[in-house]
Amino acid sequence: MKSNTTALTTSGFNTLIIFGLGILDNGDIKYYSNTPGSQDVLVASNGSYVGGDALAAKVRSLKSGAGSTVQRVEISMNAQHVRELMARPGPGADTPLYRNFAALRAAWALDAVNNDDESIYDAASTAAFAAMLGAAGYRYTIAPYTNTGFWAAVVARVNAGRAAASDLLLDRVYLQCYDGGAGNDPGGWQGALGMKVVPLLWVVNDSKPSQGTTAAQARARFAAWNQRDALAGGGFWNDYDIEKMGLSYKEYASVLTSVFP
Ligand SMILES: *[C@@H]1O[C@H](CO)[C@@H](O)[C@H](O)[C@H]1NC(C)=O
Ligand SMILES: *[C@@H]1O[C@H](CO)[C@@H](O)[C@H](O)[C@H]1NC(C)=O
Ligand SMILES: CC(=O)N[C@H]1CO[C@H](CO)[C@@H](O)[C@@H]1O
Repeated sequence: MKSNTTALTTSGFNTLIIFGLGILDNGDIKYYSNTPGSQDVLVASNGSYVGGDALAAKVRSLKSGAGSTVQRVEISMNAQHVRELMARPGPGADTPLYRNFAALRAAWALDAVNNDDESIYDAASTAAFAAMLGAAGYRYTIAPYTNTGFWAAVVARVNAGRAAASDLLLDRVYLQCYDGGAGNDPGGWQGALGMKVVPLLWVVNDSKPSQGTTAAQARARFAAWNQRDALAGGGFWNDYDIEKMGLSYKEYASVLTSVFP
């Protein structure tokens, strides 16, 4: 939210994923700061949106701003407290957790919740939570970097009984292909999950320079993968580094719009 949202939304990207949010033990939802100079913000509590009008207007503008090419906005979450809250009080529509997610969706005009679980990996509660979010009007997506078996179980449970592509609750897989997921093969994951994936590459970065890819390098990797295995698209982690490193949103976006027209 410290980014240049004009540049971010007018460069050609069709989806943005906000990183990252988390659930507290009472079902409240917090938006965590990941960048110097910003602070954690409580965004939903006791069934109401409490994140403030300015933040809501900013998030809504990602899709509605002048010249925006963005059609879908997701929030990315870890899995803290999901298992406990699905056990008690459960996923019902009258629970604080459900009402908080419904309020946040309405305030921010959100389309999907992205699961970036990198530690808990409990398939039953994950599926219950996904179904709850579906009932609240969200789509559900995942961002695996490892643990193929767990994610295959999640896809099978969440999409059980939903055959048509347009009917899928878990409708996108963003596969981390950098850092801990650097060795991932999108085609292999597509076979294991039984659905197309969207590989993500890390832009040029001074935190782990060896994991950074220039736009030209990304184009070559996406094109080779797509030629071999026909992917669902591609994406980048993350916009903070694009701005910090003085990179071009347009260059990175044009890789996606040309490899995946
Ligand atoms: C934000 O991006 C827009 C579009 O690329 C550019 O015109 C503007 O100067 C940028 N603003 C800042 C503060 O860098
Ligand atoms: C939570 O919301 C309910 C119903 O809207 C209200 O009765 C209750 O006082 C609220 N609790 C707190 C701690 O704000
Ligand atoms: C996503 C991420 O880890 N970005 C890092 C890029 O490098 C800067 C500077 O070291 C870090 O502050 C960011 O967190």
